[in-house]
Amino acid sequence: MYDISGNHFAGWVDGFVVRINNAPTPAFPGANFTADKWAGSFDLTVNFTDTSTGSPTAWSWNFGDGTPILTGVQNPTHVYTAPGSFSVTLTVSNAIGTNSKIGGPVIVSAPPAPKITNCNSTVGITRVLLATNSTRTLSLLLWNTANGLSTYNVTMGFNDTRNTTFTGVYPPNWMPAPQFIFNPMSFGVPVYNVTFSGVDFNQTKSNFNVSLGCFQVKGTQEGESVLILKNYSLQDYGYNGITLTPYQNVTIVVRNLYPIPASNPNGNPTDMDLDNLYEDVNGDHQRNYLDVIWFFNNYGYISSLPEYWEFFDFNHNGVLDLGDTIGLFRIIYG
Ligand SMILES: [Ca+2]
Ligand SMILES: [Ca+2]
Ligand SMILES: [Ca+2]
Repeated sequence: MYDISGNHFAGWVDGFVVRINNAPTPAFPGANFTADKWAGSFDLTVNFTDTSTGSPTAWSWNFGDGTPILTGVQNPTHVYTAPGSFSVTLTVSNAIGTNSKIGGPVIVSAPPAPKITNCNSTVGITRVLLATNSTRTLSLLLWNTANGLSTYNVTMGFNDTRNTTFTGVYPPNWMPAPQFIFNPMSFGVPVYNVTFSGVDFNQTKSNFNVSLGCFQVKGTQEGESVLILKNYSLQDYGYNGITLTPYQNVTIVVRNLYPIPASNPNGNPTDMDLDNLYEDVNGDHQRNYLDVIWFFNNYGYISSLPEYWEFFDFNHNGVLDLGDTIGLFRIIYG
């Protein structure tokens, strides 16, 4: 028996331990990964990073959205093009074995479609019934800004300049006034376009139902006008543009309305809940049984003014009729 220097030594050697320190020990792979984001609106680009252990030599990605399994790419980028909740599966392998990890889900929402609502409401509307010379304050609302909203500039306008005008613009209630500017600054003369801009310095609005601003519209004479989104530019926090489509046009219907009866000193009936029905028939800015009685007692007068039907169609049958008395009762006391 000889040692490595060739010197003979006496005795028996029962075994060896061979330790090779500068090559990796083959190990069973442990699949794992991260993503740069787990939620957003489509088209959503997600960058995945492999963090697996065991030095895998092969990667297989199932992004969960029905697209083909991607193999051979360690750190892929995937674009989700439809809404949904998608589990992501990474399968890795090396000479020792194969392992999978299910991660996520990636939650993909629809783009931030805009809605027109009553100011400080989140219910989308497509039609506004206005009495001549009365006003309604509306809002342009994004229902989802999952990627954040940083800056924006929006122009709203009317397609017809005869029946409607803008009479004011107001910042959304989440935004400090200095971060909101609008044009024009005064509204004494008919205004058919308004432009307003805002910036969210504090990144507070990366969520749902974000108002971009409120604007007051006034009916100036009988007719209809369409409220149009004329121009816009919006950015999220990644400096990506936000698309405001599909935008639902809103029709502003202007009809004459006068006190009921004409001698009523309270003035016009009012629509206190802004649903285009004028439940406050006696004009005292309260909705109660007196309005039901008032409607019933003045039904002859009201029905002599056929253009009034839409203000008082409380039973939703498309005509003014005595059934609207019960309809009004049910609305107030429903
Ligand atoms: Ca109403
Ligand atoms: Ca009333
Ligand atoms: Ca009716």
